[in-house]
Amino acid sequence: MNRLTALGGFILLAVLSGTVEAKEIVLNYANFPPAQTFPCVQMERWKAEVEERTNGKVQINTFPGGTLLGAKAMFRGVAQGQADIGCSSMAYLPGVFPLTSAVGLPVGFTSAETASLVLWDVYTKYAPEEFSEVKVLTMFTSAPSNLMSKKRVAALEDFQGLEIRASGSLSRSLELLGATPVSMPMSETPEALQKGVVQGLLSSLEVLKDFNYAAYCPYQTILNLQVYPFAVVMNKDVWNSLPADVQEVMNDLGPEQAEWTGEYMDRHVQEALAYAQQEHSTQVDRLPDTDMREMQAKVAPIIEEWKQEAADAGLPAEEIYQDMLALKERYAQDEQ
Ligand code: 3IO
Repeated sequence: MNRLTALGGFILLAVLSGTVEAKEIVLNYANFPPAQTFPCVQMERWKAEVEERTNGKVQINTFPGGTLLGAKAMFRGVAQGQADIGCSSMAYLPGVFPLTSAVGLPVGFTSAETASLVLWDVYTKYAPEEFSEVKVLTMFTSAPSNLMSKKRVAALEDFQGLEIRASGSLSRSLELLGATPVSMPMSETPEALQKGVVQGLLSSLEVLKDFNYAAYCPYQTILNLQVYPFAVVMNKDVWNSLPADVQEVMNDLGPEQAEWTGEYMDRHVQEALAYAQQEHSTQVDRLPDTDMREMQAKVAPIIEEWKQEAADAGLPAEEIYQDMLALKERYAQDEQ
């Protein structure tokens, strides 16, 4: 009792004298996939950086696995204030991001790092209307998409009729290749694979390890198709309520976090491929060169479809597209 009283007195004194700093700002950060996946790994890194750089003034509470907001409700949920911060995969909301979806076109990105830097630059250059209701904290992309399948796909003709999970413009690619796309968020895919609703998926290969898809998809086919763009957004009223020094920390982290996440993703894809081969004896196929060229030609209409959609939204589609290609070349050279 005496010890408790003494402790209470100490805490009271410490608070009065300012030696125990209260967490002045507490923010809830929602994410849709499980904790071990890359959107959540980058979330924990961002949390740690913000907490450290603000000297403990800001506390970030993270909610992985759709416990606060699910994949499709994420963006509007944050805009409406159900979470302070949320991580969205843009492909889950077709038509909502007519400008930044340019980075999700089949233009042959070879790394998540390059694509993430390009996405951030395209976003900051055009500051598009599609994000006007929120504060964008960072953006990044997955690595180029490849096929993970229960059946072997070693030639373009093997796609015929195959039911494959994807989202957004990756689903369109599957359609143009003769497969049957089944669109759903990544967070619903484990069940679909287990139940046999789909026979594979099209995404970046680190999920072989992070969702253990290697156990269900013994075959991988390297296609280097589109990346999935992501946006981490904050509720605008919450952003406006933050002190300038905290805003500065978060603004500085925007491009840094894009690069960090891209690098992490590229490295982790390699680790996951090694894991899949060692633990599940998976097999990686490449299409013959002629099939790769034919594949490029088959998915090319997606670029024209995007230009039309962007123009319909009142955007300078050709200029955005050329800008994106120029940035892609510049960052890809930096990586050499
Ligand atoms: C993705 C989404 C959630 C967790 C891990 C992931 N790796 C790649 C993605 C990209 C994506 O949004 C998707 O649906 O394939």
